[in-house]
Amino acid sequence: MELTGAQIFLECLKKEGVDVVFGFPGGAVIDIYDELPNYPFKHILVRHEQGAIHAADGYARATGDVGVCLVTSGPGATNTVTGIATAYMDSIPVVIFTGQVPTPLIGNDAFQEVDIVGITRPCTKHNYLVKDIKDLAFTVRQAFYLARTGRPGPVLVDLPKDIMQQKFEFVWPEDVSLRSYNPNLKPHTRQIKKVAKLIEKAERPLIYAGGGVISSGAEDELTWLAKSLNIPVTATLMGLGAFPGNDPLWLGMLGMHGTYAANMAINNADLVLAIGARFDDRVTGKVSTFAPKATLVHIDIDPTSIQKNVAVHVPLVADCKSALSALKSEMELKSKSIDWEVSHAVWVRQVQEWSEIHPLRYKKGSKFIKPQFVVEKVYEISNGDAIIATEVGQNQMWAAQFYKFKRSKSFLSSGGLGTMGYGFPAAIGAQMAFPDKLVVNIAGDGSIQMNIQEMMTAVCNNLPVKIVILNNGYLGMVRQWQELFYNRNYCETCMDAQPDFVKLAEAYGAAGFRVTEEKDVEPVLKEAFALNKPVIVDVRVDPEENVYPMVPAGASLTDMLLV
Ligand SMILES: Cc1ncc(C[n+]2csc(CCOP(=O)(O)OP(=O)(O)O)c2C)c(N)n1
Repeated sequence: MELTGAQIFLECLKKEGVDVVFGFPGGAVIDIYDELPNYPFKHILVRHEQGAIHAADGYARATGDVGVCLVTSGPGATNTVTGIATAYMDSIPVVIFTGQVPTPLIGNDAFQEVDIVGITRPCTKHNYLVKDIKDLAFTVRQAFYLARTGRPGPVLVDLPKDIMQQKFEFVWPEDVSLRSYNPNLKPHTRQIKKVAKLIEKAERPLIYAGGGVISSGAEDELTWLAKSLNIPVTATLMGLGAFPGNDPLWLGMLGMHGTYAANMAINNADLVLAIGARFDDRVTGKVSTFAPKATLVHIDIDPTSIQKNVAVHVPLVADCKSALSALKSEMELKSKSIDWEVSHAVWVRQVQEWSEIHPLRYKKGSKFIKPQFVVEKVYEISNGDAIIATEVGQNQMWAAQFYKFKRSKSFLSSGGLGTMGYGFPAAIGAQMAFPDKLVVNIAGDGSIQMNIQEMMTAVCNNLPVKIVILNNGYLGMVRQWQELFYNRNYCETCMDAQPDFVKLAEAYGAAGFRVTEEKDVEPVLKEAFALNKPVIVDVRVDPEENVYPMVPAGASLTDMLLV
């Protein structure tokens, strides 16, 4: 039977098992919206297209499935670009469908025309303009396949209006393969044996886990390796949750705002197993002094990320899960003759001592509420079981430091791009996927104002997301840099002119609370978390609190400023 392009497109989404689309209509996609009520998936009408792409991204991070967003041409499409770049930097599988002007008008500066394929080329894994209805089903199929396989990432499909109106036979392409695209999933046996030997010989081994552990689902294998072989673990921001944050072998995050123990460990390790991590500059600090005593092993599915930032000794191109399970089999054999408890005992004692000398801490007893205290309370009250989305800045770092993530996919944060305004719509996406879970957006007073309009989306879809604003009246992270490195010249970072966040919440039909005293933090959070509706908790925190430890940009990891 012949279907219209719009129907074919929606049939494809059905075949892909999509259950929610985050979107915003417009002239170029009106044919799709006209058909939408006939299809089984839910459409979430956001209030700004940036909200749609971040929500799709949050849904993808929380579930591990592909997130989907649908917007119109021109401004609808360009409004998604920040979110596309956010997903690209963090390797998140999302598929973005953009309307486009009719094919005969493309290139004519038609009303609401932009070359979104050109604009997003550097920040998508791949993108398509569908020029012929014959290619439509296959293109959608490929887009999902590319987004979720190999190193995941955003894929954009541009859909001209006339193609959505034409008719064609719908045939679902069962198989998909792309000749030039063959991600290397299986590790090379010789390399695995080499790594196993290095582990056997190492006296001071360290695991440095990144987001690739989570996206490949290798948490169990990683945990097995660490615990069975008695190897301490640190992680990037993206790797938080890959290893239980309450385990004695857990050192905390490393890098610019990493723990003393993690940074000292990487500085002294003789073997570093970097797994699904990309040696970001926020992690390495000064590259020439990074892990100076270690043999570096790098396991990553993307060959182009190996040797990109740091020269590694043993590259291993593979899916992290298959690499770690192959390594597990090798190590199981060796474990028959080696007592790892004993062989790494001195090293583990040493790193634990570093954790004891300089734990994550903050100065207590001031008249102000400390933001770290608020995050600790969020952790306690939620039992460590919440999904935490953050904005960007100090709020993000305090969440990463003081919430002990026990489970992967429970920390949603813009790591690579550092996108303010990410957290709240991402939390909406996660809450959509897990309606019964506690989802908390830890926010700054600056960031929350970047996508606060999505409160209407949360309210009208009964999504009980909790926003906890660590309100310091500043663009805090920038102010911290100004304080430490720019002679306290707080130029344009004071944000004390703010809306009344309680009234703002109420204006949208949500609930709002303000907390100005430490003793009220716990009861108010408890009350807020118990409410079955969206809530803003505006906590007035110490305006000049800083995030420590801190490695100044470009310094060595051992040059930490401590509390
Ligand atoms: C879209 C965007 N614009 C600018 C920045 C630069 N930036 C990084 S952190 C920060 C301050 C964030 O302030 P706030 O949201 O109040 O959080 P705080 O650091 O106070 O917790 C800024 C402006 C950014 N990361 N993203």
